[in-house]
Order: sequence, then structure tokens, then C-alpha cells
Amino acid sequence: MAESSENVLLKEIDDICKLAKLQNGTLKQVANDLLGSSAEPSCPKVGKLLPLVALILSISVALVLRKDILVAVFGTTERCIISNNPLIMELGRPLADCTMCQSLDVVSVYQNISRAEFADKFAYSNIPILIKNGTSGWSTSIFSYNFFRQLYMDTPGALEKTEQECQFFEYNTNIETLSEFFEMSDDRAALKEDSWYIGWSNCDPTVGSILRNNYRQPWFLPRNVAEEVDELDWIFMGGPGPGAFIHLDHVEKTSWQAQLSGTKTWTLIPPPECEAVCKTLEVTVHTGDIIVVNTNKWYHATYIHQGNMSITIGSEFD
Ligand SMILES: O=C(O)CCC(=O)C(=O)O
Ligand SMILES: [Fe+2]
Repeated sequence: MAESSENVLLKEIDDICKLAKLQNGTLKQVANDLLGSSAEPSCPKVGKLLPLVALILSISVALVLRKDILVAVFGTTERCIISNNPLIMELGRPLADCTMCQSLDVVSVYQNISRAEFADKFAYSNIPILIKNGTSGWSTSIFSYNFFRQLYMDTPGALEKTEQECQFFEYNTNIETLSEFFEMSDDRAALKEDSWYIGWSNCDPTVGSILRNNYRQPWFLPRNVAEEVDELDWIFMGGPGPGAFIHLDHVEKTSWQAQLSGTKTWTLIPPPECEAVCKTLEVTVHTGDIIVVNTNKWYHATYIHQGNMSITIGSEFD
């Protein structure tokens, strides 16, 4: 086995050990034996069989995953609060209850929905929903690249705090940080040079409250949420082409996302254990619409259409 693959495997095993908080035996030693490597074992001890079971389990899980999901799993992971190791995340993921997607051919589209109906059918069922014009009454046109740049520039410490404590997804760009994002030339910011797409979560409370002055919690969300202000805001923006590539998140709750500008198609892929009874769904979100998806349960990818820059804001809810 090539040196680099060996290191990757040893790293995987290290992570498995940490995750499982194993107490006896030496998982890494077993890997070293299998690989013929002389690397020092560093994993806590486990019983004799457990390491092999863990290895076999890892490989089996990888084998049963579909190719697209494998690509995604080994490509990138996002909004991860547990571990950045995709294999560990997949191993530790609870199996989905396939009623969330069974017999579902399309994402339900509502022109309006009451809080009671939303709570009854969608809030906790992991069934995705699109609410047309869910942002009506918001001043959506205020949100632009320049709005966000100005907001972070004018709020002392906001950029540093968000960079240190929150996440930034560069996707296919070479833009690695929020500072870099806001330092782009005007032409690039206006998508005149290339079509970039990025996302970030905001960790600055002042920025958070200004954002919330410009949008409302969607009316259909459970009431307790409407009063909460401590959820993170997530912003995704950019030009035509691929957006987020296929991934599964490890956040706590279901998310809503409002399309403030532009048009975006979501591909929602059921988890592999539901493949026999569930279909992959596609749903296109237009300016003003709100989509609700449990991104911990549905693998998802996005694609941005030609036209206005896609700008979204969203959050999780209970
Ligand atoms: O909006 C996007 O392009 C991706 C969003 C996403 O991955 C999420 O909300 O979990
Ligand atoms: Fe996601």
C-alpha cells in the first residue's frame, strides 16, 4: 500500500479510536500489522476482535455506499459539528427512518401554510417542503454582496470573530476566508471575472441582529423558534453553475433557507438505507421562496441558474 494511503488509513483509525472512546487493545497496532508498517501505535487499547470488526465495518460501509455518495463523502463535509472525518460521520450516523421519503415523488410546494399544518406535516417529519413567497414582507432586495461587505466592515471585530468561530465554505473557488471574500475586486464581486460560489455562518451577534432586522423568522415555524435569537445565520451566495456539492450535514436540527435573490435547484438524495423505497428529488427555489430540509438526513447538492446572483439566508429551527 502506498505510503500516503497508509497514513490516511492510520488517521482514519485514530479517529475511530477517538470517536468510540475505546478502552482496551490497540487498534492502530492491528492496522500496522496488516499494513506491515512500523508506525508506533497510539490508539487506546481495545479487545482483540474489536479492531478487526471496526476495520471490516468501515470497509463494508464504504462498499455499500453509492458511488455518488462515496464521491461526496470523500470529497467534502460541511456544517460539521461532530467530526470532519466523513467515514467516521457515516459510521456514527443513525439510520434514517425511511418514512421521511417513502412514496415521495416530488417536494411539496405550498403557496401558504399555517403554523399548525407545518408542525403537523413537516417540522419534525424530515419531509422537505417549499413555501412559495415565504419571504413576503421582507426587504429582500437589501441583501447584496456590498451589503454584507459593508456590514462586516462597519461592525468592529465581526469579521475576526466570524472567521475564528464560524465556518466558511470555499467550494470550488480559491477564496479561503471571509476576509478574502470581502477583498475581491468589484468586477469579481459582480461575477464579471469568474462564477464563484461560497457560504458562511455568522458568529457575530451585532451582525446577527442587523441581519434579523432585515428578515423575519418565517411565520410557519414553530412558535418557540420565532422568539429565539441564538441560532446561527447561514449565508450562501454566488453565480451560475454548481453550488454546494453532494454532502450530508451534521448540524443539530432541520434548516430553513430563504432565496433572497436568484434561482437555485436543490438535489435531495435519500440516505443509502432508504434507496430501495425512496427517490432522489429535485426542487427549484426562486427568489422569495423558502425551502425547509433536514440537511442531516438528506444528502444534498445545489445548482445556481443563470440570472441574478443567488443569495440565501437561513438557519435551523427546533
Ligand atoms: O445553499 C446551498 O448551496 C447549500 C446549502 C447547504 O448545504 C445547507 O444549507 O446545508
Ligand atoms: Fe448542507
